[in-house]
Amino acid sequence: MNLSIILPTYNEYDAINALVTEIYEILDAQPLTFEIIVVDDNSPDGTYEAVETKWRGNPRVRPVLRLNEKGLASAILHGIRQSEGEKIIVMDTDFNHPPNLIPLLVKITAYFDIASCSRYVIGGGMETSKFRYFGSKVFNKFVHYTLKMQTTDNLSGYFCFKREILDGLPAEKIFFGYGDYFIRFLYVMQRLKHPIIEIPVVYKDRLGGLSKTDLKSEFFQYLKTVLKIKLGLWKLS
Ligand SMILES: Nc1nc2c(ncn2[C@@H]2O[C@H](COP(=O)(O)OP(=O)(O)OP(=O)(O)O)[C@@H](O)[C@H]2O)c(=O)[nH]1
Ligand SMILES: [Mg+2]
Repeated sequence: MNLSIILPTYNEYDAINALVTEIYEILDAQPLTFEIIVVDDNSPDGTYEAVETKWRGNPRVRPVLRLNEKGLASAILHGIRQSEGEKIIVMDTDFNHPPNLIPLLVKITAYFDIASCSRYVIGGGMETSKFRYFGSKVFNKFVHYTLKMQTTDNLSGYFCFKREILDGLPAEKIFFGYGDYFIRFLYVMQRLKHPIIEIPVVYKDRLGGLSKTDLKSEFFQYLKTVLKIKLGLWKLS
């Protein structure tokens, strides 16, 4: 299997089947084998059932239901562990992350271990919120100076990587919490000197549903993550 797309969902009934359909059509036109894995944390709005019903009998779309665990990062890891692709793409499921970048992400990871989408390289941006765009930009500068990260966007969570880069790593020490997992992921990969390229992304408006992000608590969680790494209170091994 060439590629696995991991789609973590919580209450994304409005968007998920439209997104899976769009991704499916994009990938079907590519010369590769793929699977789309939706990891749903038992959303009360029926996200899992919607995917299961629409794609039943199609082995390339695999809805996965988690009943006993909840959380973005652990859902992503759960999807990765269920997946078989040599390359893996992780993205949001509300259309914030435009699927038309997928072919480029796949192609460019022939040359780099990781292709990470960034709002802060030329051509990147956010159609959604100026406040969040600048707030996140300032925070990313802080991450850059504090942890000497070369990546400009450490919170996007839209990325493609070669499965083998996780081999032998205790992935559960990276993939926990919310968007902060992505800071840990990029930090580890930069320390391990994996070649990374950033691809410009423009976030689009979410399609329906409600945001799961609580800006204030996420800010403190992300700040804590950066400080813990800096002070050596978080280590991979
Ligand atoms: N499986 C799973 N997915 C989650 C969970 N929390 C959030 N997600 C998914 O993570 C992605 C990001 O969540 P969003 O609510 O869109 O966060 P955001 O993009 O910061 O906020 P918006 O600007 O409102 O889109 C979406 O695809 C969510 O469905 C969770 O607890 N479990
Ligand atoms: Mg979103």
